[in-house]
Amino acid sequence: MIEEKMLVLLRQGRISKWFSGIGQEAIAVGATLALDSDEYIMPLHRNLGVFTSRNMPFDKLFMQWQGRKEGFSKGRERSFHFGANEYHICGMISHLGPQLAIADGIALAHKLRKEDKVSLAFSGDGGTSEGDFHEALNVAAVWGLPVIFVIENNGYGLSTPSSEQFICKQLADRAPGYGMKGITIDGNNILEVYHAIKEAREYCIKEQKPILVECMTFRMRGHEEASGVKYVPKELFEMWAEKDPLSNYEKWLLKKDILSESAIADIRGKIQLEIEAGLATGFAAGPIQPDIAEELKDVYAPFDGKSQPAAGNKQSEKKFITAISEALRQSMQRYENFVLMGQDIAAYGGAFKVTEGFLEEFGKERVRNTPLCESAIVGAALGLSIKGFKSMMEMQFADFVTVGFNQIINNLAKIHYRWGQAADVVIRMPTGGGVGAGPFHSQSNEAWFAHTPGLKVVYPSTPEDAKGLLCAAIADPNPVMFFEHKALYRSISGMVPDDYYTIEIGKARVVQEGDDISIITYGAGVHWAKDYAAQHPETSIYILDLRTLLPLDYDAIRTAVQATGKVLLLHEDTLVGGIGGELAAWISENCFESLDAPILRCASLDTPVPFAIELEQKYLAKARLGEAIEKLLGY
Ligand SMILES: Cc1ncc(C[n+]2csc(CCOP(=O)(O)OP(=O)(O)O)c2C)c(N)n1
Repeated sequence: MIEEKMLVLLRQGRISKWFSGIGQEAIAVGATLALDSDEYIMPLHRNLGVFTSRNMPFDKLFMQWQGRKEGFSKGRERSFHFGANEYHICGMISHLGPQLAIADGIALAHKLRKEDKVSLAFSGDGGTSEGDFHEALNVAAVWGLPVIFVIENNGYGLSTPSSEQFICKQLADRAPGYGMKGITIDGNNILEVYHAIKEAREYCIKEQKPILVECMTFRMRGHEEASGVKYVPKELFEMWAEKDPLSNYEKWLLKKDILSESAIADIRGKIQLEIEAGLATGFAAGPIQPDIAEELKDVYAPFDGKSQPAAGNKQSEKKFITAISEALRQSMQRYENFVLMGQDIAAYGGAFKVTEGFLEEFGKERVRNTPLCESAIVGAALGLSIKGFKSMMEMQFADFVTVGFNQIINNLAKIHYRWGQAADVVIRMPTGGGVGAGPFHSQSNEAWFAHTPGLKVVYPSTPEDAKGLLCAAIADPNPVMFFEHKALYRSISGMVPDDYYTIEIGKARVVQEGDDISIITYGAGVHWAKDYAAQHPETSIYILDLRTLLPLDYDAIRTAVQATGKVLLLHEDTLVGGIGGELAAWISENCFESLDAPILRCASLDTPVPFAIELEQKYLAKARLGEAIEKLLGY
């Protein structure tokens, strides 16, 4: 009845888009009712039945679709792309497949807490072609996670029929390949769905394993209303109309004398009134009055990130890598709900040995080797966060983040703004070149993330900062991309407090004062600038270490510009689209009066990072630093 109403409103232009679940209702409703109400569901665009079966109030639901502030996403999300923790529903992103790994993380939380609970995620048949499907199922199987993966096989992915999507006979046939149980059921029979999911739930809890449930069904309307159904043979509609889940169930209830015609009329009448009342509230609410301050504020989860000093005064000389390791260890001691995940991080201690000894100290539940599947692990980290865990994922090399990119950019970064869920995740990114490691173990990719609202991007250059900033990143409930320059790991040492402490994210550090020029930089660039300054005592150089690239410390940048009026932006990243371009724009817009020279940038060549050390030396910005400084001094 809601769907019918929405289709009318759509035609009247009063809602903007509608994905219909007509013909598939038994799956969403049956599956939802088979779970406990505090078990999380990851629904998709055709799953109205999940939302109604969790008894979401109609007025708020309608206000969501009308883009009202009083909806579930303050007007920031459309149709079914929202979640609500009070109803234990995690909203989808448009990319479909990423929902599946979030279910892994939620199930992992249940497993770690030894709760008899499951999570349930939906996929369409088309969505099963995504890499995310494979990764999520594999992780769930390997880790023994109580997840119910439900495929709604309705024969089409938009206009693409199953024959062009996959060639296995049934999608459930894939389950044994992952080492999990798989079943195919009639998705149009609500009792079959309900009982199958109930049994699946008991199986997952008892066996501590996932299960794949393929529900055969059919989509009786277009992919979304505007796209029509021209490509679907008419006979299919006739055949599946016979199997309509609602009318058949109604007939069955009548036949069994469980329901009467008058009871049906009563129920319909009551729901009709609820729908009308909900819509009236929605229309009365009126359009949103945008408040830019509120929009910006909601990008991040609230957090008081002020620096917290170490309890004792004891300090000792530590390598950069030791400082990182100590931050992780002390945070593991501090937060019992903090979990580490990454390839080879357990017994092996990680590619760079940052977590050496952690397995013995904290156990394999909290120090988790992962299969080779960055996307699923980022998704699982988000699932853990939904259940109140903190997590750190180690990218073996920052370069490999590309295969986990979608989850970071579209899920972690946007989720708080979209529906108020924090993504309490730190992704450690061993980054940078200079060690002859070639194009895929050397990249500087921090700018990709600095461009994404909702992330924090931290990039320390000293052991003291590395420890304090990593502790702060772990304390922070927001997603933090934490860049660690590999060449600094063992080459740089410094005095570092022994006790736990944090350094506020978003605050730059003045490395040294100076009068002639200002170099604004971060990471390895700080050391290049310092080395140059040490070798050229005749030049007085102000050096600012940004430490955080998102959010930037504009006050410190302004002070650095004003100190000398001549600014060089230095970074190891390539020139075009590097953070230096953004800084140059901001400085010229906001500090023009303080400038005595054009803002110069010194960056690495606009090529991939080459392997041969002779080529790499010329590739790196450092090779052109002296030239750039002389040019700036010449103004
Ligand atoms: C990564 C990605 N690629 C393409 C799309 C566009 N798209 C949206 S839904 C859809 C079809 C999905 O088919 P299926 O998974 O079978 O679900 P159904 O719509 O049939 O319920 C496509 C191609 C998308 N949302 N995300």
